[in-house]
Amino acid sequence: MKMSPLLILLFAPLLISGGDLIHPMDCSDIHKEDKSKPSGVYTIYPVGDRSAVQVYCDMESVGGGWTVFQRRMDGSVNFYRPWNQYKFGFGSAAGEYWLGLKNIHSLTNERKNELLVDMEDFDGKKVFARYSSFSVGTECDGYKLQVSGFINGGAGDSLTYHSGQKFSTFDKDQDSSSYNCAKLRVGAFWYKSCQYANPNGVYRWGADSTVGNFGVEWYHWKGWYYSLKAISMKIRPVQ
Ligand SMILES: [Ca+2]
Repeated sequence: MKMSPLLILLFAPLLISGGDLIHPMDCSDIHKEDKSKPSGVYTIYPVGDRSAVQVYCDMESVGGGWTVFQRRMDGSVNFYRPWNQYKFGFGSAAGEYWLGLKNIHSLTNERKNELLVDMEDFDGKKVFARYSSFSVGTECDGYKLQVSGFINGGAGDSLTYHSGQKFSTFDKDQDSSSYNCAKLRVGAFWYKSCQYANPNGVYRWGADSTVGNFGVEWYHWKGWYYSLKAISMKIRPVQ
């Protein structure tokens, strides 16, 4: 059956708005559509209509609409993983995970983004670090980090040091050190020589003065001998 031109005209606006709803690029799209939606797991399409991936959306912090790309909370997922897994992502959106450099690049390449890093220690104290500009480059360029515009929420700035660095895993050393930082710090990150932040380090239970520098650390808050209870890194397009 052929549709009359009038019917097509009537349906056109529906099809367009429906398409936007079906394929949100990130959590901010979902939040914009319905501001009453709670924080939780949602499906987004960071690299086009066939790139469905589950993420945790933070719909509460400073206005909501944040797409979480990194989350530690209970040590249930091993983060000492090779390049390909950091490229494509691993873990579970309901718990601990890494969204994947490919996705993070796509999200921050399409739109100008800001970054929020939420942290918690084992006494329940919460702090944050916020950055007004955050992007990750192409794979050819080593998924290079660009971060600036620090806003202090009690955590101090342990990330600006890493701006301009390529991403490194134990099997792909792109850091500025003669050592392999990913191996040395048992994680994967935009290591320099080597780090002030190690969010993808080994999950440990708080302070240990005898051994440090490879836990889930944020130096300017807790130093090198305290592994955080929780940390999450999330982005949102700048209006
Ligand atoms: Ca090196």
